[in-house]
Amino acid sequence: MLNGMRNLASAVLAAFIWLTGTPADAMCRTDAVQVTTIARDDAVREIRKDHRYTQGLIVSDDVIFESTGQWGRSGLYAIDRETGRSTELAGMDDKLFGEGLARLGGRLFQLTWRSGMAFAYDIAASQGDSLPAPKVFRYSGEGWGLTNMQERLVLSDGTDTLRIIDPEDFSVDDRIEVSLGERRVDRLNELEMVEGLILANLYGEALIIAIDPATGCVAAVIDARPLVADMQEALRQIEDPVCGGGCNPLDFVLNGIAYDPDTSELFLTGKNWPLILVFGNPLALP
Ligand SMILES: [Ca+2]
Repeated sequence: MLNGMRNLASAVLAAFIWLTGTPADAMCRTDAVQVTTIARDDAVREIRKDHRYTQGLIVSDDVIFESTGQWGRSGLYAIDRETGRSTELAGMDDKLFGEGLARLGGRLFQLTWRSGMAFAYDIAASQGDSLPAPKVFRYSGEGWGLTNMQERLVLSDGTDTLRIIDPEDFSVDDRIEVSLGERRVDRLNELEMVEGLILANLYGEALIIAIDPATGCVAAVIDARPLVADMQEALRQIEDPVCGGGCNPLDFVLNGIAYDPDTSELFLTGKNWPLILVFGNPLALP
């Protein structure tokens, strides 16, 4: 069961946003913000997987797709949601750093961090484990997270503003400025559309916010600090060939949010985590 700790968590979150966010143009109500706290024990199951520098995660039918980052290690993977077995679908040039991932129709869109390039893979045209060469799109600024909202894409770039993207040419149709109370919320990172709300984790924080796309207001918060503490303890138990115990903590942050609307399950992972954790009914949405 998920534990509601509304009052305590609200105070902590309000303090966090107050200290870091810039003033918002419009006031968002905070009294109705629902806060849900999750720990590893709340997961209904765990999927063991190879650990990589996860940057984007989605679920589509029986497959989990993962975009990975880092120079020389970026790529696109398919993960069997029952066995956790990974298949590399596409690599990435060593000069590119993989970021967010979204599916729209028969295409997978993958961002890069600072290269202004997005790749669109036609997964319907895939043959076996290989994908045809992607179509390349260009955009300005950085690319962090990506998700789909109806027929368009939503892109984060580490700021407090989301861009609504036309998937046919990557032009910007609109922008969403995200606020909690009187403060903007920045460092918006990995995204996932869940029941009409845009979930976003805040880079470097064990927090996921749910954004009302119509207003930019935070409607709910998932406080994943207990989960991340549990996972950091678990990660100390495993030998880490990526950085041999000398890792920067930012190499292990919560990063990777996927949602299966058919089962109402939320899939969470982190950078270099060897697990995907599956949670039921994440927000107890009204
Ligand atoms: Ca996602």
